[in-house]
Amino acid sequence: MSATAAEPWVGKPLKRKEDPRLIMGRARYIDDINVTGQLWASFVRSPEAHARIVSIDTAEAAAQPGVHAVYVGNDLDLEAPLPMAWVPPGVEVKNPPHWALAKDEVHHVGDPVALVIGSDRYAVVDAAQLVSVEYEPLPVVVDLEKAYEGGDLVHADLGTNQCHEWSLGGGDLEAGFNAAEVVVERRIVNHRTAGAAIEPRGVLADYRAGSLTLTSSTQVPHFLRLFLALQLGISEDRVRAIAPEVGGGFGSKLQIYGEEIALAWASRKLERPVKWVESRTEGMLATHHGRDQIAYAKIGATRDGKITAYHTKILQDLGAYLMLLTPTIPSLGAFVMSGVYDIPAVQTDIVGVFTNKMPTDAIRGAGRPEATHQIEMMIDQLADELGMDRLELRRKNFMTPESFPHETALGVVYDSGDYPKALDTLLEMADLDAIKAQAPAGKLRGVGYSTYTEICGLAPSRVTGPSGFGLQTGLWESAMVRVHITGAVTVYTGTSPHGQGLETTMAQIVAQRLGVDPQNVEVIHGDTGTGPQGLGTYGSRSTAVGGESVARATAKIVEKARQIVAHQLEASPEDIELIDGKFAVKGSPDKGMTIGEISGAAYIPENLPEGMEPGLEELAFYDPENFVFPFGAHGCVVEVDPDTGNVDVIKYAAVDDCGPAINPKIIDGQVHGGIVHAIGQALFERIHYDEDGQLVTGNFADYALPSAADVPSFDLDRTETPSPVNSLGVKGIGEAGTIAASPCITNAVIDALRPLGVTFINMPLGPQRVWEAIEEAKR
Ligand code: MCN
Repeated sequence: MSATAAEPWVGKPLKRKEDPRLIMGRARYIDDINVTGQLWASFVRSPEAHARIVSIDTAEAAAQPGVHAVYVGNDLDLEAPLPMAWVPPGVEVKNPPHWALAKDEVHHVGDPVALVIGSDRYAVVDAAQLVSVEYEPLPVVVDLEKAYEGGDLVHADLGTNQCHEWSLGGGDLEAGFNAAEVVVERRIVNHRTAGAAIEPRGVLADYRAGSLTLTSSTQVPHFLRLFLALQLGISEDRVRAIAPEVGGGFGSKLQIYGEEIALAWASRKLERPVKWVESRTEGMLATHHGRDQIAYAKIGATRDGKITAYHTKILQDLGAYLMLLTPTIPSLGAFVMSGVYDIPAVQTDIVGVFTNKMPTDAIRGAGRPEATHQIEMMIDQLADELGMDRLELRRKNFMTPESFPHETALGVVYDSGDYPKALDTLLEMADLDAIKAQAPAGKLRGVGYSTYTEICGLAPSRVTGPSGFGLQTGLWESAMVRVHITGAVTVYTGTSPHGQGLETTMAQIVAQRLGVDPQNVEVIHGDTGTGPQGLGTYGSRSTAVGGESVARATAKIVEKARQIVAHQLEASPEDIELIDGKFAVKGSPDKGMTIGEISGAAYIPENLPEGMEPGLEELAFYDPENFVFPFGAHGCVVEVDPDTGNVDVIKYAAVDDCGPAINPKIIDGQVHGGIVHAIGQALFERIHYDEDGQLVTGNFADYALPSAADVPSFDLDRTETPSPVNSLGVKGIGEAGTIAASPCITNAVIDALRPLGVTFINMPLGPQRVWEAIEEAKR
């Protein structure tokens, strides 16, 4: 590192501290961790999408050499079905029991029905094939709109496929549409995708002497500890949950999975450690999916382009059960449904519908990509209808910078923003129209834009309230900062990073405040046995909530350090400040003490002011007053081959604003990853079930992920509009690219196809769909 300890570390594009470990094979993922006496597990999964379990014969499997036990659903005497932790406050949901192993009926292909445990990793997989299950097939419900209309039922006991229906709105919608001179309506599909993390899930459960240690590839070790305790009926202090190195999650590991509960139960029963690692196909079948919404959107405006009302009705495909956050997902989008626009009347009606598919839940962006996709497509469609430039329409309806904090028609207060500036910066950076104009012969080029905001920094407890599980957990974050006797610094965070680079950025926050090198600040996370309480990493919360709690714990250290230095130098604490890496009296920097010297003193009581406790270690909990609202402007150029329908993204430019950058290099990396994620959804990725509920895209040969060859190199810039919500001024960036990019690409494809008469198209924009749209327009 080139900077000296006196330089400000916050804002520096440092390389990630964790990367040498991660890229040189020194990291330990779940598959690397084994313990003495460990057994292996394999799950028997339903090949039927919907069926009654008539009988299960486990005898042959149990008789195989090395097999220790075979369990079925009724063997697992758990305290409760799997948790569904949150519902939007006041919303009634129908929550069919979802057990770690299905008991009487299976509701999707991949539903686990039995668990085989034995001494050899491969033998248990073979033995699982010998478990004989007799199924009585039941009608299968796959299509979301048909499921909503009624007919065959996913859960006959419920008497309906509809799980919940609720609305969120503000302003006078009727008056808004009456005042509109132009109204545009569209059916917008946001299809089903997978998290597709590089590292599949895995669990190692080790129950001994009345205590459980469960190591899992999870984003939420503290939630996992809590729910393991509740499910197994043991005290929370007897459970330790560890997230070791986690190779990506993208929301799909923000979950309490049946496999985690079943392994913990089996380990207790057998008094042996038990391990399971998911295969890729199991991952596609039984790691939660995301998106899968159909929106019927309606927008009204005056002829001169002032939007008067916006309404969406959303059908959410829940899949077969509710998992941790399933019914909550659309509400996150609903809060920002009007995007960056000042619309006087808005309403969304949300209907959750069961189908015989794997449940959906949070995948990067969770609700906000859907809402952004809807409003940004509707803006382009409205501009087309009005014959108005789409950027002019956007500018005409932007919330003005002076209006912040801005309360929307829904009553949501956006913290800070300058949307025209982000768009101006984008247009200065990239001349997309010029690139469009250079289309080679026989190809069509189109430009797309997306001006977005999102709601993140999940917290605050004030809004998220108590959970549907009856637990008053709140949604805050905590951190502990310890300055060792030698001056080395350890930070413990309750967040659980799994690729975001927080070991570096949190070290930067602390290093700047204590005058040390970030290399000397170790950040510990992901272990309920060593850290403070915490709530994990998701919802781009780790910096705005977790980072702020780190800053607050560090501020307490600084306060104590100043008192110690003042005592040593016989000065007043108010006169002590950090100058060139030393805490010193203002104007006399040479007499100061480094944090190492201060901590050396702090552990010897006779060095301390009267009555001060020894040590230099502080804890802070932080529950913000509000969410934070990052924003930005994205633009791209796509090239379409009208003969094949193939789409290439040839230029992508993005301006994002997540407040002051802690580490610009890491922010760029997050934006890159986020954009690629959305390019994946827009052009390649699609979880597809056939009409019998069989998963057609069960591995990476069928589920197409974008590769480096499929994406251009990105032009990135930032504006920095501080948030008033936290002292760092920071907002989230981990999901921003994904939230902004899918409408940007879709709008660009429509722009390219418009000369052929195609004015609207839904994702995924694979060659076949694009070609069909072109052919359709010719008729
Ligand atoms: N950051 C910064 N300055 C800011 C804001 C953020 O330097 N003003 C940095 C942070 O300190 C952190 C990174 O940017 O190093 C992302 O921070 P933040 O936006 O707080 O998001 P989280 O750390 O909470 O990460 C969660 C987010 C989500 S919700 C998903 S999904 C996601 C994502 O992050 N999954 C990821 N990024 C991922 N990146 C990887 N590699 N793997 C995943 O699974």
